[in-house]
Amino acid sequence: MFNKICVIGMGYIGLPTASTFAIHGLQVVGVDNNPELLEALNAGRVHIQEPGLRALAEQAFATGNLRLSREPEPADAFIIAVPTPASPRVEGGGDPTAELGSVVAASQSILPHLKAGNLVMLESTCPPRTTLDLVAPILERSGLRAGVDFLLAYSPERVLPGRILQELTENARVIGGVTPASAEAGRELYALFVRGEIVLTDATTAEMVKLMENTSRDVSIAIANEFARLAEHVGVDVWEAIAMANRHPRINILRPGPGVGGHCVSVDPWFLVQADPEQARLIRSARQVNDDQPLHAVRLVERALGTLQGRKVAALGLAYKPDVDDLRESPALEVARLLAEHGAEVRTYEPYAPERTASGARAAGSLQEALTGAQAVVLLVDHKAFRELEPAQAAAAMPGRVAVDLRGVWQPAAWEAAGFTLHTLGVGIPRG
Ligand code: SAJ
Repeated sequence: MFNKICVIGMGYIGLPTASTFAIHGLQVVGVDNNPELLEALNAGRVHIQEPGLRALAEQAFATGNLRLSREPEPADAFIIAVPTPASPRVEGGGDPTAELGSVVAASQSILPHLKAGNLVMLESTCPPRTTLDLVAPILERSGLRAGVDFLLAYSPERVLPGRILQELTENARVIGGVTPASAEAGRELYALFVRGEIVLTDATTAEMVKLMENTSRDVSIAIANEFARLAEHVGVDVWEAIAMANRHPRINILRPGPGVGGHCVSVDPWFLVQADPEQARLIRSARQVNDDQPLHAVRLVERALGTLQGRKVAALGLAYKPDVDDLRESPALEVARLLAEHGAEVRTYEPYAPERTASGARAAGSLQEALTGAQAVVLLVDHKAFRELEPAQAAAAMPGRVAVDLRGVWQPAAWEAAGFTLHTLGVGIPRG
């Protein structure tokens, strides 16, 4: 029976999870070690752009069930939802590995409050065996045994940024316990609001499930990116070819693009590589294909312009995917940075964060400002406003007539009618 829980980490997962439990009647303490973040939330400012999240958090505070604190306190259950990034890549260094410092700190912060019968749930994405080999030993310093005196389980978050609130309640949820009773306790807790199926397993399987999902997506995008490069080489339109291949009942090829970003799909595969570097050959190779894609995109722009030296380029979008405000690990940022590094004068415009730009580039405050004076316009992120960009608007603002579409969404006929030469990633020139 759960009356009071502590959710540690008030980020993309912790805040919606804490708010949802609060509106379902639990007493929730939202814990974060960042005082500015807590101050902002207490003042009603939600730092994450996510449809419906502000209203949900407001509703949760209004019930009086949700309050914030820098430290956990005694509770029936503790949920850990802290970031687990990959280590930054260093020239000549090895593969990235998981940085688990926040999971360690969160586990340690629970230690003084842990009591017999409590449930501890880890939600952060972690390498296999983290629950058993890292979290359990820390919590057992309390003198209580995991799975015997207190319950311990791993349950991955699987929500899609942009649809977090729906997916939090509707998606199936996997809960892996260090013992079956731990998984059962997890089911009892999440059944308060999860309408999707709740599937129980062991902790390490649940950790693997999460990593396999995002790795599978990364590998699928890598093959799409490789098809795009092959299509450019052999003189085929990859978008048409993919549409035709996808009419096969068992084929679903994803979309090529300038690379893979975000804090999940471009990161999590490394946690599997880390688990067994010898075996994870395809996974590492796919990561490399996707990480090379920004440079490939830059070469495309260079070919379209003849040279990048001194060329004025309007770079549209910096987010890691369309219609979100999140710039973490964004390939668009990398493309813009590389364009500048190769000598172009780059003006970026990101509608969700107009003040942000890439290293070496300048930020434009509006789409019009980015286009004005440009010799080429490059679509990096297919935000709605850019998908709907009228070529005539670009033509009126730009002296140049080169357009480069890295997302496969602009219509060649419309751009050509406005006098542009449109170069699309994955579209080769047909050979006679
Ligand atoms: N991308 C492509 N081509 C595609 C699809 C995506 O290039 O056809 C790119 C996007 O532009 C983006 C990156 O891949 O840069 C990742 O975007 P995404 O929409 O695939 O995934 P995320 O990172 O927003 O969310 C993923 C989801 N995982 C899966 O779909 C398997 C989500 O369910 C997870 O909860 C989330 O990771 C997470 O937090 O782990």
